[in-house]
Amino acid sequence: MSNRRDFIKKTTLGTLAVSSVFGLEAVAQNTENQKETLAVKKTKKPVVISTWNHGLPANAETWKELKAGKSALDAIEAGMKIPEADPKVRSVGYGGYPDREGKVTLDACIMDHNSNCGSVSFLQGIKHPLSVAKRVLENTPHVMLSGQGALQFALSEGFKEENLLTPESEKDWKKWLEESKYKPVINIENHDTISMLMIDEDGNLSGGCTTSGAAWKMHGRVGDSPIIGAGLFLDNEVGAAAATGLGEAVIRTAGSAMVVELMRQGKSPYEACKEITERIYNKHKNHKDMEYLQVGFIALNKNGEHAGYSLRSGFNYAICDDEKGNRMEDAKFKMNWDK
Ligand code: SD4
Repeated sequence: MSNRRDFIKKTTLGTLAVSSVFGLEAVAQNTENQKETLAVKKTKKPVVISTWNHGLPANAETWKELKAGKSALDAIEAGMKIPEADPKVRSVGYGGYPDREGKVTLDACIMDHNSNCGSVSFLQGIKHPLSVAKRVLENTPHVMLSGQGALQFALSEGFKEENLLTPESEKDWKKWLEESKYKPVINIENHDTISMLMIDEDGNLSGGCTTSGAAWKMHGRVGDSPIIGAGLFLDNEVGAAAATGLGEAVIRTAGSAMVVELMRQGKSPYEACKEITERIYNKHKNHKDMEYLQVGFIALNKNGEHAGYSLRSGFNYAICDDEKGNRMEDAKFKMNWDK
């Protein structure tokens, strides 16, 4: 409640008024050109959405922790630990595919409703990069730590260094080495980066993202996932968005930040995800990356409405709410893979 009160206090007269009667919220908002729109929407909360099939067990754990009274960020951390620790998930944490040199390097970030964020990039040897990102948020004056510095910080926080390259991933890497053709392998096996977005009981937004990035990337490459505004962004007044797919394309277009900005302008989560995906397509249709380009977004607005949309087929996301429980939904997409 105090957050809602702060929120009302901070807004200038006539810009926003929020009242809540039996779960109905009336929101009057001035846009920049002073046009007032009045929307009366029923807010659905809590809601948790996560990318890909591994979003399902992650959502389940997050939901359990949320219902047990844990904070939003603690619940997100608990959920994300599931795919991070699962050696069968070859695109996140332990068991993730390595880079060209056989090193597993991890990117992650987390953000709360007050726009506090923490992020780690190019982190090696730590199974739970999202937890380290959370400590960056909680225990440092910074937003982002990278590489050796991120590892040093993790160790100082009591994290244990371990080998994250499983025999299975090593075998696949050795096979790749036979030809060493560099082509990022993205979103083909249907279990990639996990990005999670949440609206909690208080109506506050938060999110997290964790990945081992594109398989066989150059050593030192950092994708969109740890970059606030690219792989993840939220504005507690508007909504939250997160990306999956070829990080280079998402960074070039500030993907998640743009999805949130479009929601601020009145677009639905679906319209916002679609428009930014179209923009990415238009900017890349003559680009060398187009051959293997896949990007997908999930978005969640303040009313608990959500959507996913991807450039190419195959993207899905997990949704958990009180109404229908935890389930998968296929995202709509622009084109099939053969185009
Ligand atoms: C990256 N965006 O490192 C990540 C990979 C990913 O679904 O999301 N794959 O570029």
